[in-house]
Amino acid sequence: MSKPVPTPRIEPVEIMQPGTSSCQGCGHGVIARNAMKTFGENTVFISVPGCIWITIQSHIPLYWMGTSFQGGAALLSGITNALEQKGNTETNVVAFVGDGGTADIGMQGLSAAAERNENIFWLCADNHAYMNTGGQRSGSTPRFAATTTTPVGKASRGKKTWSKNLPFIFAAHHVPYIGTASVGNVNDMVGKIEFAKGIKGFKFLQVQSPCPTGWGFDPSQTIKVAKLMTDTGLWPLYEVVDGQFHLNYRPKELKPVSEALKPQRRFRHLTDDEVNQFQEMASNRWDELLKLDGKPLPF
Ligand SMILES: Cc1ncc(C[n+]2csc(CCOP(=O)(O)OP(=O)(O)O)c2C)c(N)n1
Repeated sequence: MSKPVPTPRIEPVEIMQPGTSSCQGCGHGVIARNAMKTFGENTVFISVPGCIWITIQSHIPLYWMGTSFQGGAALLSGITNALEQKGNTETNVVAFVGDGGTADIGMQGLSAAAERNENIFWLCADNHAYMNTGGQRSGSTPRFAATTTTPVGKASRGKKTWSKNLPFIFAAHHVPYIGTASVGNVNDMVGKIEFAKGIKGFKFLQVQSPCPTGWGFDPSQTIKVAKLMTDTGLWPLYEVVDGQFHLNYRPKELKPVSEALKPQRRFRHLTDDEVNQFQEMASNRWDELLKLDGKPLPF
């Protein structure tokens, strides 16, 4: 059944230092600060190029390493196996990576690490495009979104295809923990990390982080936009624990998707018919998730 995530009491030890080089209104600082506090000091972090690297680089005093996109999951696998060889099964081995580094450029090694069920935690800070290099589309960019490589003009209505369903891609790897979260619901995110960090094996958490620069909204509105994405069903919050699906946030009635799309400049060209297509996609997916709630995935 629908299972809200209890908020754990996290130790108030700040791991991120004050100051960040992110854009104004970027949600990545909220994700990194709260996630790091929840993982705690006994953690090794890695990143690959992207905005989350910029967010945390030189702002954490702990073990942190940066590597190439393709090498992220391999580095993480190496670290966890080396620690295990030394008898250390307590240290969290965690990646903070963007959606491009997860869905596209890092996917091959990550899929292999998931199949091996490596004892690692992959947190994908998802801002729906390659934002660090100027907002090019990624596998996580939604259909119709205007990006610098899917511009809107006479011959183009923005991105042509819907985004990759990353949680279900990893669910199809039969890993022990998968979750979605949002910067608009930090308690839910923190609860999921606290629950999942103790699970042995591959953990995947995709945290949506609306990007004022790339999505085109006022930097003061990040959390509001994030909440609209979950309240309209455009970003459902759920978990798959040992193959069992749980919807964690189930509003009585979803708001129309237009409420979330309207404040975003990347969607300002949408016709009524295109908004309806968006609504149909979100409503159909929501209905399917309601049917799955509390049940094992059928694969
Ligand atoms: C193999 C490779 N291709 C491209 C780049 C250039 N590059 C650096 S950061 C970045 C964008 C990363 O996007 P994403 O993972 O979505 O993270 P974001 O910056 O959006 O947070 C790209 C394409 C690179 N460093 N290495």
